[in-house]
Amino acid sequence: MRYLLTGITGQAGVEFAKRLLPEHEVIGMYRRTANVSFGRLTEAGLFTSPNLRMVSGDITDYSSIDRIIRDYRPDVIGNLAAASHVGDSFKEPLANLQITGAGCANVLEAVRNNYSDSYKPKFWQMSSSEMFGSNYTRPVCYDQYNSLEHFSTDRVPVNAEYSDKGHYFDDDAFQDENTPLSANSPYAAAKIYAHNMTELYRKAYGIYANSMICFNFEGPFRGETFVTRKVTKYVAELKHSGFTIPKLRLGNLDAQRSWLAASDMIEATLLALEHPSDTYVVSSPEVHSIRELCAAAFEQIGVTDWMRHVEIDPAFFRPVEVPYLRGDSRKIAQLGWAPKVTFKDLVSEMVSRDLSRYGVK
Ligand code: F7E
Repeated sequence: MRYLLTGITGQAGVEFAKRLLPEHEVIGMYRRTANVSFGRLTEAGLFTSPNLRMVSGDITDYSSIDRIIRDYRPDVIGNLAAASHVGDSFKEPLANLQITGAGCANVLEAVRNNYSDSYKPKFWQMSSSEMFGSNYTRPVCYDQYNSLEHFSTDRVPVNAEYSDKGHYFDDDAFQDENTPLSANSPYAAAKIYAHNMTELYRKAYGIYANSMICFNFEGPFRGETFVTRKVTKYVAELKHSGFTIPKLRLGNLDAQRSWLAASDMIEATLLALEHPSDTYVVSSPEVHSIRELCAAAFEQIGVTDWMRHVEIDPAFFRPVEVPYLRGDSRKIAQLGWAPKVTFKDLVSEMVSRDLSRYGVK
């Protein structure tokens, strides 16, 4: 099989390449710039793989995608390209729209224009749990589990449901394929457009186009400005320095996420490709706050009073927050998918890799 992956240099790109390259050919699309970095692919030992072919192209340029599809006729096309930092999207909303939103439409349009009786590639869009914004779903009352209702934290004063478990919400609040979308960032607005276009091309043109609504997926190749990696890298650096570096500056510690291992997200995506085209939520069943993330990461270097090393910096707060994300992946689970990596093991793997990057045993 030949896969075309846009966004090959990002975290998702390298993780998919790692999984696919031993058996398949991967055409990796990257944007040619003065300082393009293949650091992740090199660190993962993939850059020299005979099955990897790097081709330059720009997700905002329809003609380059059309050319690559014509030249290489991939069997499967994964759109991983995005300007994925939610906080940064507030600073460059229109660039985000072009890359994250229109970029997907460019790929879909190139797929449509090349589609024929003899060429029917499968497409998938990396959609995002950010698309839910403040929305969630929960059973209306406990003895009526068939009766679900949609809620938004916009209508609930923050902390109104802050339970003694340290969570904003009751444990039965979730997002699934039927939870209404509502953008809380320019990035989310662009992702909603891309998701809608994916479903539209499936409906209107019969194109095989999956939308994988992935919750935060993490691993050792996560970018250093995302909160998981920011914390695990700091923890390694702290140990390496002999506990002498300045405090770690973080924003909202109360946000909650269903952090998932990138490897589990990949298995869900590949499994979905074996079934009729559809939309799926892909999430860990666990939900944890940034506080719990810090506790788990610092614990690995023997620090329990981690707050001593952390300083709250308002610069990392967002104009609007997505307070609670916990996906219900029952739909993809019915196809046989189940996440294998726990939150604890995920954090542990990320800290271990960062410790080894700093040469700490
Ligand atoms: O933030 C809070 C922050 O930037 C997680 C992207 O892959 O997943 C990711 O989006 C939470 C937020 O990821 C800091 O306010 C506190 O509530 O790691 P993050 P994200 O925004 O959830 C989704 C599914 C995507 O699609 C995105 O592309 O952590 N937080 N303090 C912080 N976040 C950051 N980055 N830095 C802090 O210092």
